Amino acid sequence: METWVTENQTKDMRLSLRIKKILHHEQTEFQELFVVDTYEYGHMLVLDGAIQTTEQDEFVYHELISHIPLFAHPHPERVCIIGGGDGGTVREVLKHPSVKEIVHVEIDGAVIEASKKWFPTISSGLDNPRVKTLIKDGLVHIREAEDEYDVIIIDSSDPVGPGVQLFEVPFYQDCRKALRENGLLVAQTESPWANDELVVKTFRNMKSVFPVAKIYLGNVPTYPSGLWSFTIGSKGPDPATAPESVSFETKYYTPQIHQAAFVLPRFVQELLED
Ligand code: SPD
Repeated sequence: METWVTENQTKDMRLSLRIKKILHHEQTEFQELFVVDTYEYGHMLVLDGAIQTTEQDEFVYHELISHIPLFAHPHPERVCIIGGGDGGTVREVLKHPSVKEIVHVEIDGAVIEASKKWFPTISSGLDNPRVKTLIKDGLVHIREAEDEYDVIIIDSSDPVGPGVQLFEVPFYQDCRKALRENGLLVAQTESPWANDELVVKTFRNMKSVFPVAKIYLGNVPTYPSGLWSFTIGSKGPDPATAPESVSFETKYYTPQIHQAAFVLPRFVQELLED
């Protein structure tokens, strides 16, 4: 008998993956957590029914959310990651030798524990001495911070429940306050196909708070529609500025991808015009 895991990506669209087995299941303090072994994409983390990461395609999302803001900043030393309990973003940020400290703020410690056990290649940096992990609400952490970070990365799950606040103006204002001069904030902001209203709303929110705001795109096959957006706000540097070369290993990111990711299809440009 075949077993399939299905995500309802929109009310009228689903993605199903055939699985070998369920590896882990728990109701954490915050959400229902599954780790399953899929035929097509390897181990896969699912939170409250939404696919968060898979072993096969995780590198696209984690490289794009990390290397674009870090290379756009002239000299990033202090980085804050909100969410991202699987550790993929931590792993990528650690590749930047200028980064002295990563403050990793994850509300649900159970995600970190499950990732250490079932996603060793993704979570490999979580115990690095340059990483300080706080099991805490990211909204609270950023509200309390002032002039502390060069880059803030919002590696959140979807905008449902309390997570909605991570996409709104008061939080972005707190992020601006928490950033140092030349600081940049990047957030995962869903799909222009499956959640166009959110993409537009988040871009406008970011634009109302930061002097520079831009959207960039990448291809993540297991996320709704496969076309994924990131919104970046900057206190000064142009986020589309790419380095001449990269001194560490990547699987998706290149300086050319950095520039190309900001080139938007016309339908996305039109979404952002009012
Ligand atoms: N619809 C899924 C969006 C998930 C974005 N965050 C993923 C976390 C991976 N570190």
